[in-house]
Amino acid sequence: MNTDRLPSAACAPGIEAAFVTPAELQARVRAGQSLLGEIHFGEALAGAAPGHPRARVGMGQFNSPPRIEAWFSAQPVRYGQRGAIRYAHNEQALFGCVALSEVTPARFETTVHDCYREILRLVDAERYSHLLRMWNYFPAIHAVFSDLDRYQSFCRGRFESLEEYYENQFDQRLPAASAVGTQDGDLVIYFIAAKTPGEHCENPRQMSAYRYPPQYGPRSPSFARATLKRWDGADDLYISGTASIVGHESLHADDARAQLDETLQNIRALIDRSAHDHGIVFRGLDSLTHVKVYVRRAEHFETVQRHLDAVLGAGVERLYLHADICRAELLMEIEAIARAR
Ligand code: 3EB
Repeated sequence: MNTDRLPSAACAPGIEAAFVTPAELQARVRAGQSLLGEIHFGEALAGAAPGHPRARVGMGQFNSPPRIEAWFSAQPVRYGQRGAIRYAHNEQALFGCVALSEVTPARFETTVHDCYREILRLVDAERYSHLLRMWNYFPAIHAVFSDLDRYQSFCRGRFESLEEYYENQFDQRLPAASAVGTQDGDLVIYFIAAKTPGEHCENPRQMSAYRYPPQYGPRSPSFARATLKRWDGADDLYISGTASIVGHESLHADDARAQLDETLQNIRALIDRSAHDHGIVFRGLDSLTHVKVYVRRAEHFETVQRHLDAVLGAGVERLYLHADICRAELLMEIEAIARAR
């Protein structure tokens, strides 16, 4: 493990991600970092449920050895639970996670709605009322039930909850997000919230997702393209899942390499716009610290990895996942974190 990159307690951002093996996770905890939560991809969870948030997302990963997405705090952490939601918090941030099994098709949208309502109530009650970043994972994303596919049902459930809560502040308060299809397992939602607000960022190459026209579903996807958070110690840009979409249309159906280039163009444009609008010095793709790459078809993994290795610095942490992207023609999606200090 590269210990140079462990933050010093004197200048500690609110919360930090790392894609680690179980041994690296333990080493960080021994080095004095507090674990906020851990998300496993593909592999079954071992041992009894721990006191901190932990979930398994049912998608395979291409990394070898497999990695855990772990969230750490340099400050002490307290743990809590509200209904099915487990959470951990420090002075600045709260990390929460919920996994729900056996969501029947007829109940899926209501489950999402209820789940979001509980998350919004929790973060308000704990006074971390600013949601910065949400991850949403569920199986059978393309399955159709009463005229909507599961992604569209998910979007409607999420929208109704967020609109109820945010009312006329809806556009400004939406967090960055990813919503991705798994091969199996639970509906898993995890999130980062903060005591003080983040800043909402949109992409000049893309229509805001919350304004997508109705052809994509009765309720548009409720997320910001990115959230900028000025932690004490660092400015982090949480970049939502980004795909080969320009305006609101998917481009380059059936061409994985072209989709990757378009996606990288979108990420560059988003970083540049956020830097410009918020007066922060991001250095394009060189400011990325973490990328999570969702690849629909295993046969595309090597091409995607080879090209990303050529454009990303060696220090960028990468997690490659085998997943269904919400629109059938999309072959990949990339989410990321960029940092300026
Ligand atoms: C897109 O740009 C691609 O519904 O939360 C990316 C990130 C996508 C988040 C979400 C969907 C979501 O519309 C899909």
